[in-house]
Amino acid sequence: MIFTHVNADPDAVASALLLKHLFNFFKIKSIVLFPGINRESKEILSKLNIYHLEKTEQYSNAFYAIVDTSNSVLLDKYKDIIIRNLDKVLLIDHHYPFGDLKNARYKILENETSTTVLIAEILKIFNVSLPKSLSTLGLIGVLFDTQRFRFISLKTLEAVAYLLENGGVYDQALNLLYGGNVEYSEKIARIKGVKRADILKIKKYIVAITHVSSYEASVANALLSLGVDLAIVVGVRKNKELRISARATKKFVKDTGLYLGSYLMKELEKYLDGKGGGHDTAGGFNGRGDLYTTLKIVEKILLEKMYSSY
Ligand SMILES: [Mn+2]
Repeated sequence: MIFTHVNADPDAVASALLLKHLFNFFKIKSIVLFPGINRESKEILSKLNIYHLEKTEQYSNAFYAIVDTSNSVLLDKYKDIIIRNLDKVLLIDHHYPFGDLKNARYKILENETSTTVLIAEILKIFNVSLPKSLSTLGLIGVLFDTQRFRFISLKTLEAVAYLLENGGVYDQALNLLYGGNVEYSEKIARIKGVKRADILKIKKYIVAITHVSSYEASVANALLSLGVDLAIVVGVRKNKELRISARATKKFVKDTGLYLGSYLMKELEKYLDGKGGGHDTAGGFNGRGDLYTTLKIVEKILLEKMYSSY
């Protein structure tokens, strides 16, 4: 049984389906279970004609593979079954620092640009060829998590080469991901997020803190494209589900030591109910809480770090 994190994004979906292909190659029967798949991913799969049948039956003698997360909280309803079976779990993830599932018996944990890159590397090692649609899906997974190659690594480029060799269509990948068809609601979220932003000038940096009720990551990216050095976007849903997305420039992180994944998100864990992680310049937090308290805590952590350590 292959699992991804909740609200599976294109990297999670591509990783799961590429891993299933690898298992097929070895004649290992597998099923993919997304604890919820996001709308964007769903649309991409349907446009690539990749039909994925969501099955929920459980097998008594299953082996589990988890891709694109190492935090049990992000497995939602599958959390307990995984925690009880860590000796039968293969974990493949790239979100540093790694979460509580890192004690799984089998693991491939690397601080890489995407999980798709890690799985493409395995496929390549075993000389597995991929169908065209899965290759294009793999390109989409890489494009999504690298923010269109804002982050690269040698392995990323090797994975892209492998996906292109197997017929992945780059234009189509770009088009499916950024085809200009930004949802109306996403545009409104970006505009609201910018309008509501508190803009702080801290030393020579511009920091924006804002809140929306959805599309936190998109809002954070929009703020960065406007020239903000650090954007922190808090999203609280009606049921107190809390999501925080942060984005920063490389220079900001390097100068201030405010690493988003390994510092900011981990600090948030001390004060808020939930789990956070990510990369140096892109981080996220999922949990529960209310807006006002969360904004206060974000500000406190930020100001303390900015005015103490450097
Ligand atoms: Mn990922």
